Amino acid sequence: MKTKLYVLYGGKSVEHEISLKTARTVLGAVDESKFELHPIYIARDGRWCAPDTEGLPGVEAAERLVAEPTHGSEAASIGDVLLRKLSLPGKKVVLPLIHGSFGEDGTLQGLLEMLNVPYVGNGVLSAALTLDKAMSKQMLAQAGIRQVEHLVILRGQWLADETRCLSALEDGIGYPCYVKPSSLGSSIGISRCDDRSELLAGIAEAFQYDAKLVVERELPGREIQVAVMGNEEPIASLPGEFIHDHRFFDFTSKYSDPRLRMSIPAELSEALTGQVRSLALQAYRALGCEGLARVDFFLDRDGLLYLNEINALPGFTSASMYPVMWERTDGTTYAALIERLIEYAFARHEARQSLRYERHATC
Ligand code: G1L
Repeated sequence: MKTKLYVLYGGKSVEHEISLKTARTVLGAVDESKFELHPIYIARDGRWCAPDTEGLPGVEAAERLVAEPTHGSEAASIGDVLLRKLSLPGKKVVLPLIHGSFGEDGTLQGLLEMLNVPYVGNGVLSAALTLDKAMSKQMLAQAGIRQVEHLVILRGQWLADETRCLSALEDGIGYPCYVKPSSLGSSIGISRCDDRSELLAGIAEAFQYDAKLVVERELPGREIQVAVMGNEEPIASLPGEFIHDHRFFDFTSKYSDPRLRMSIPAELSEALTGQVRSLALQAYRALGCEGLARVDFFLDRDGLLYLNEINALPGFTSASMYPVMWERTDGTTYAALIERLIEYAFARHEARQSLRYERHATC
């Protein structure tokens, strides 16, 4: 019997469109002799739809869903859709292709844990930690991993004493710097600031997206990324380089034609290649990642590596860094990569099933 693969996509986040595009690529790539595809679309208003695409091949189903997401079905509550879909008999796994503060932040993972279904990617804790830049920087610092200088500002602190916050930022970080909402993916709400007036504008902008901000010193250098996958014994790909053609990527340029800006494997010495791969694994473990993550570094002019961020839901079309890094590392194709990630989902689920939750009775 085929494994039922539930592909969750759409979502309330600003990355709705990217999720649609990713779902279309995934649905078109999966081997339908092994998997029975069940797309589940999350509309912008948060309602869920499980359109009936039975009999349609994956790509066609995906095209239909993108053109007409509800595909005649009634939008329903999460509970309705999950109960109806996940109570089907047989082996099943969920592939959540959702970004932002509902899906990537551990809440969806928590729901899936409670339903006791295997799902691809990070668990509750690592999903939540990797979405929160302030929190993950703290964990990485504790693991002794070198990072760019940064400070965290909370809205409450800012409102209470702007002048003090500003001088802490100017003395501690200086210019140029980046202001980022602590908890958003992609480049939304991020500003590069060269002086005080830009910093004030950047802070005001970023507080629209989050009540917690991270301000980082700009580090001129190369951007090196490593793909990691696995659970208890994760493996790291060859490093890739994300080549900058602008000083700073905005949301649109970051997602337009990624192939133009990748160099895989990155041109690095053997020593640096080894170092960046082992740092990537160290960071992956420090955040308790499972399934997959892309670990991003800066390499400065002195040849020092700084961890930039861990992305638990990396870009995932067939032209994105993550899949291409694996392809160049060990020949894993896009479809085979999805199958490997599904295997990790089953392995983790099985390992959880054998955990004990109480002592054996002694009397
Ligand atoms: F399921 C995986 F493999 F864990 C997975 C899930 C989600 C990999 C990559 C992504 N990425 C995304 O969902 C996104 C970057 C397209 C956000 Cl919409």
